[in-house]
Amino acid sequence: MSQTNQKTCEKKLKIAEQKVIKILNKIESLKLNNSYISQLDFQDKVNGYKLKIGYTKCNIVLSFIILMISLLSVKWFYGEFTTKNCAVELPSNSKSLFRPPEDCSMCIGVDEVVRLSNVSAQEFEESYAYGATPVIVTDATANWKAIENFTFQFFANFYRTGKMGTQINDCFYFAYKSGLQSLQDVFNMDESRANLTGEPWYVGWSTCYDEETRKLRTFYSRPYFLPTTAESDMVDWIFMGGPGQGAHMHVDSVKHMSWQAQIRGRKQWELAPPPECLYHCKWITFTVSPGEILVVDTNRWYHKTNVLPGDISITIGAEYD
Ligand SMILES: O=C(O)CCC(=O)C(=O)O
Repeated sequence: MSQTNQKTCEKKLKIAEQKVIKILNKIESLKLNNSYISQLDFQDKVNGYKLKIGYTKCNIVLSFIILMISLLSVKWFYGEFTTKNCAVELPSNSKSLFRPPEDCSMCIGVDEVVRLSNVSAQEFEESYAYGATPVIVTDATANWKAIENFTFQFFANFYRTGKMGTQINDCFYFAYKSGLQSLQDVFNMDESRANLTGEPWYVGWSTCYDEETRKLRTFYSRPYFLPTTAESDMVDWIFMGGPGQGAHMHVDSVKHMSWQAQIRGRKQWELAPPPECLYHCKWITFTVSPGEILVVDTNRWYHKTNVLPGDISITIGAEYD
């Protein structure tokens, strides 16, 4: 491609990208219903575009963006989006749209989760800490008070009565399909729902006040296997809910790798390779049980979760650099 063509191509992509963001914002702000979304005829537009200007690299990317809008529209219809507390934010589902393509060597030959115990920080750092193989460390929560103490009621009391200190980060809250719009809703739900005998629910949130994180961290400690130089922000992530669907299939766009400790209940994880690697890599399914810590690069693996029958699932986790 000549330099002028390259420039024109980049310009077109920029315009297309801005249009996509506008459309996604519009869909989100209008809360379009199913019948509206099903009227959007993206496929014809993709084909029309191909006929008119041929199949250059630039056009393939444009077509891919348009196709992704159709898929997102369907996802919207199923109500699988989250609520976040940011002033300016791309619609949550659009993040994966602008993700750079992965090098599939990240997942080729990765067929299952690796289970480890008694692993040194050095070995973990060399083989797993920043790689793409999902790992479960089975012996890293032995002395954690969280295992005994974390229950639905613990968090209800903690958030109803606790002084949270100074806000130091954005507060994220994921309602999933629960219909519970805030943590306040979660801890005010009726008793039967809280006891998991009513309508199923699953939610997640991040800590965002200094005292909140500091107090919660007295119930658990930094996993012993993390690289000695690895640091984590003052943000922890909590996911909680009863048996049934957890998080929908998505990929993250967070800064770092993360660990997640399963405090109660059993959760099944399904990891899918990035779409561009679907022909080279396998889906991986595994279960994390109480006391186990999962380390997975959620920025590269698409992932969804499902709480298995039995106890409420409560997890706590954090990013590390
Ligand atoms: O723990 C879960 O159910 C979901 C976690 C998740 O989606 C994430 O960490 O990105």
